[in-house]
Amino acid sequence: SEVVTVSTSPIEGMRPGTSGLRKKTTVWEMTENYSLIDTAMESNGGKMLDTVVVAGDGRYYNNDAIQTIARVLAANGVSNIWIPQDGIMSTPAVSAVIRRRTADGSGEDGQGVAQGGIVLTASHNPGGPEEDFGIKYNEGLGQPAGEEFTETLYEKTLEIKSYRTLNSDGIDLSAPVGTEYQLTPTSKVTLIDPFENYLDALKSCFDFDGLKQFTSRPDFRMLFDGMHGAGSKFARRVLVDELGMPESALMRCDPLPDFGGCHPDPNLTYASELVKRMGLRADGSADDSVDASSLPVLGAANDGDGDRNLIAGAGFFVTPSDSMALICDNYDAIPQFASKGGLNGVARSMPSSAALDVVAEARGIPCFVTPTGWKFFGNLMSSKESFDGKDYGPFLCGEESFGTGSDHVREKDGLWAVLAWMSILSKANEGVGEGEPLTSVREIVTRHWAKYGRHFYCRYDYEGVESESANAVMDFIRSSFVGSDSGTFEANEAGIRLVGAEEFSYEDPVDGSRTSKQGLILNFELASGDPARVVFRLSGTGSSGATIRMYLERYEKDSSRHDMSAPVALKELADVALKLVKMEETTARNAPTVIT
Ligand code: VG1
Ligand code: CO
Repeated sequence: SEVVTVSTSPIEGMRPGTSGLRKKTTVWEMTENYSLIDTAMESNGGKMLDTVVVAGDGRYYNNDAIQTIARVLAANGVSNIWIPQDGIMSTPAVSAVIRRRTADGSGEDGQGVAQGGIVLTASHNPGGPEEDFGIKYNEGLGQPAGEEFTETLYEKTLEIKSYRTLNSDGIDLSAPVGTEYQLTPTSKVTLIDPFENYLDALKSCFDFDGLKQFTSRPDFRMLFDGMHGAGSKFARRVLVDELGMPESALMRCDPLPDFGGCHPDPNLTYASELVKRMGLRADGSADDSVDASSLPVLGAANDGDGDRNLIAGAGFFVTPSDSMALICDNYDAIPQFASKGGLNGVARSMPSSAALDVVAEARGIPCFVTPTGWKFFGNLMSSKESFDGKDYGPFLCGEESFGTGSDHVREKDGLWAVLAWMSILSKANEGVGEGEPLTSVREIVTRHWAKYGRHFYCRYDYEGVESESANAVMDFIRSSFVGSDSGTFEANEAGIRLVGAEEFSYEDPVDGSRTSKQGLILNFELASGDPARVVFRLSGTGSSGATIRMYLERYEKDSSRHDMSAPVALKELADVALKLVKMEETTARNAPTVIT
């Protein structure tokens, strides 16, 4: 095959958002955008990358895109292109390959030789010819590309005039692992085992033998919803092949190009069947008509690219913010942390609840609050300096948007969260004999609340709002409330009073870079004197229109009032905030699209 130069022209609107670049599939099919490899080379000190991983979440257009990218990488002189057999890998698994894979296969964390990874995914967005496709880029430590990288990339898309590719036939991705395709005299594709490095990463975190023993108890049952995403096949490998669970523990665990028509976002709305089978209602409360003893002990779901997680117990939903706080408080149940004497640091995104902060403070662990998006955690995890010279690991981080993870990779990791919860359950049930009732997820979480107080939390999403009205809402909040004196506002009838507002900006403690306009925060005081907060942000992952996210949170110390469903406990606060910001007047929406 020969290298050819094809002329092209700049493309508008290709600025990556919170996590990669997402567009309607038809946009990708019609346009050619090859600025990525130039940007990667620039960020690699002007040297072409030697080894790059390319994989996708299996959505429609996955294999076509892999073929195109392989040709472009080879034509630009990348020597080794690693593609998983069948082309499908979850986002955390790609991160594990970058961090661990050596030229001859497996390796320890930190030994990986790939300098970059391209993940073809629009993550939790639906897939198919009429839906979304996207690209995420990960750098040499396995972390999502930072803002400097994505801005450079964006500028290049506005200047591009030509790109290099090969005029060659496609390659067969279903060939055996280890198959090599010599695309040019100096560039070859190798089909790699998708599981090996990721499995090594998980095994470095958890006690697989112990978990196998616990989950084989006759009174343990679990249900995992793969939502037909990339995480599915990893879940089968781990839960069934490694831990010996029955096939019946899995649902929707075969990757499909359109995710079986579902919206592969593991929340109470889109994982509705799992939610029902866990004895829950769509608002996260228990369906009292179901006998809890007949339900699985643990329920979980992952998103399209396997980096998100939903965790539930029998008739009990764990909010992602609580999940993080509980993993932090129970770190001794997780060998990865316990073996190193605990956590050196934790971090959460700003809109996530402060449940984590409370535990971190009680346990003397430094806690960072970052803007939304995993790229901000990467720096913290990779720096010894940010923790007074201590090694960066062990580190725990997460987001309210069903993302949880640690320093075993540099992405959020859906399956890691599932195994973390399994470990917590296993530890809580040490010494509980067969025939005795198992300590449940519900008991573990309610005990936690009794000790630390509960942060009621939920999120309203207004999807598909016109960009102009969405911006108007944000501008109005900024100009009306931010910086105002707390004495200006009066309490409403229920005694809820706005006490201040601010716009979140962040200075990275490691490299000093600043990021501004990361969310508008309205701080309230309730009649009880307890604090409450409402945050507004515009989504950076949509492919058309705008999504307004409203994050609601209130703290309740009194355990006699913990037994309420979150949307109910937050309804009054939501109404107050919506009225203040004139949501309905500005957007003509009288209800959110989704409440999670
Ligand atoms: C959303 C979430 C954010 C998450 C991002 C990527 O971003 O809010 O917390 O990191 O998706 O998740 P936004 O800008 O739409 O609010 V994934 O699983 O789509 O990579
Ligand atoms: Co995702």
